[in-house]
Amino acid sequence: MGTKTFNSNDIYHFEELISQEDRMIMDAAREYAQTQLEPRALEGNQDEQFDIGIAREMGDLGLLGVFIPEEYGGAGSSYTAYGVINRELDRVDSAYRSFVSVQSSLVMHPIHVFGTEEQRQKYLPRLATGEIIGCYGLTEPDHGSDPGSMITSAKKIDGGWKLNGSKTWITNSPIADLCVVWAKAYDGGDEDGVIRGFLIERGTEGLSTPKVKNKMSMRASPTGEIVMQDCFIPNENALPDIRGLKGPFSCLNNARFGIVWGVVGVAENCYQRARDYVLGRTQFGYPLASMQLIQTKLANMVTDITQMQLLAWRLGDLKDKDRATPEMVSLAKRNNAGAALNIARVARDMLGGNGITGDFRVIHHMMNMETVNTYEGTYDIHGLVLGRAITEIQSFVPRGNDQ
Ligand code: TGC
Ligand code: FAD
Repeated sequence: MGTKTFNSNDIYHFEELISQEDRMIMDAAREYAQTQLEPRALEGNQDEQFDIGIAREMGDLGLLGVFIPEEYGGAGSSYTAYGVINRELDRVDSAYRSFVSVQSSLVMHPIHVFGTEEQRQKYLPRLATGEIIGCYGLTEPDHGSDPGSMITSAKKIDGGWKLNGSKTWITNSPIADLCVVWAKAYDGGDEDGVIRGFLIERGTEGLSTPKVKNKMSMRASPTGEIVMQDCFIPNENALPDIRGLKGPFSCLNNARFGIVWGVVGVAENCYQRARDYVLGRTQFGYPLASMQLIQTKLANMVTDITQMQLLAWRLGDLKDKDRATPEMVSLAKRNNAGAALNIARVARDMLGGNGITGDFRVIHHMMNMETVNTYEGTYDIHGLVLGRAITEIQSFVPRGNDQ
């Protein structure tokens, strides 16, 4: 007979569903995030500073590219292991989870899956230790939700490709040693205009990566542009094995999966901070926690969090069995990011004026969630992906438009 307990941090005992091996990874990530990351997170956010030392520490701990095989410097672990790491990092600051998402899912993954053996050997072990930092350029100033309309071009020339164009909103670009860039390739043949991936190293002539200034969200995460003016990319730096939008989108499936797990940590942290606060604060002669309106807010939070936890676990289970579809990922990214944003906003409100300061951390999460609900496909775009799957009708363009 099992014991019957009510644990308001994990009401349905979802952590019991996680394998022993993945729970050990979770415990190590939690220990690191709480003891090493947490003390530095508030200042990093206030000062808009990304601590490169943290990237290296995460590399040393094996938190980068955890699902990449060991022969390339990864840990050969499950996708669920990647999920539990993200949950622990996001619990503290999504800016650092973003770093891990990009490095693991958007840089190491495409090199591993679409790259040559030489590219894998050259880059993956150093990306895994954090010795080099990667970034991923898909979004352009005029093409965000619709990356298929990108205009960045790669023209075939002797010995390689000449890249022109600009990407924006690129996590890590200002500090990146290596940019994975998606561009329309023109070689004068049958594949003219087909999207391909290229690896551009820092120092390439014509490459610049200016920072996006005045961000009010994900402040510790360096975000920038990738500007390419006649950048020469040798043949050996083109990803050989992928053509079309399914290349960049398949990387997004992994990163979006990581977000599904990560924001569980955000929601849990906001809820726990709000609960602790209302238990300790008295107004009108009574603890705030005794007020009906406050109690239902807490009840709504744990209800949403329980759904988020179970959704994340089940998606991880399906992904580890290679049964997760892009629509399943869209459903969970949309639900969990949207719910985490809502929980962070409610928690902020429950802390009153104190919720406005960074010291209580909920406004830090709230601002970060505005980004997470937008990047990797906005809340509404994932709704449209689901709508298309349900109805088999494409609705990305206005009705009546015959495009
Ligand atoms: P569509 O016709 O739907 O698809 C074109 C081709 O791609 C394939 N495909 C996928 N393949 C794998 N996984 C997926 N999730 C896929 N989705 C589509 C599809 O099968 C097709 O293949 P083929 O062989 O038939 O050519 O393309 P569309 O242009 O109609 O796309 C519509 C839409 C809205 C789904 C898509 O454009 C979209 O997802 N937009 C959102 C853009 C987005 O998510 N951008 C993210 C940028 S990166 C980022 O934000 C990183 S933040 C990092 C951090 O800091 O953590
Ligand atoms: P738009 O596409 O212009 O959308 C604006 C609004 O219109 C949204 O509400 C959207 O839902 C809505 N909309 C768009 N199309 C439709 C439609 N058909 N029907 C109904 N509504 C619609 N990108 C990268 O490539 N790499 C990165 O590393 C990266 N990091 C990022 C980091 C941060 C901090 C941020 C904020 C963004 C990052 N992005 C990155 C870009 C991100 O993926 C895009 O911002 C996102 O995909 C939305 O594109 P957009 O900003 O151009 O908005």
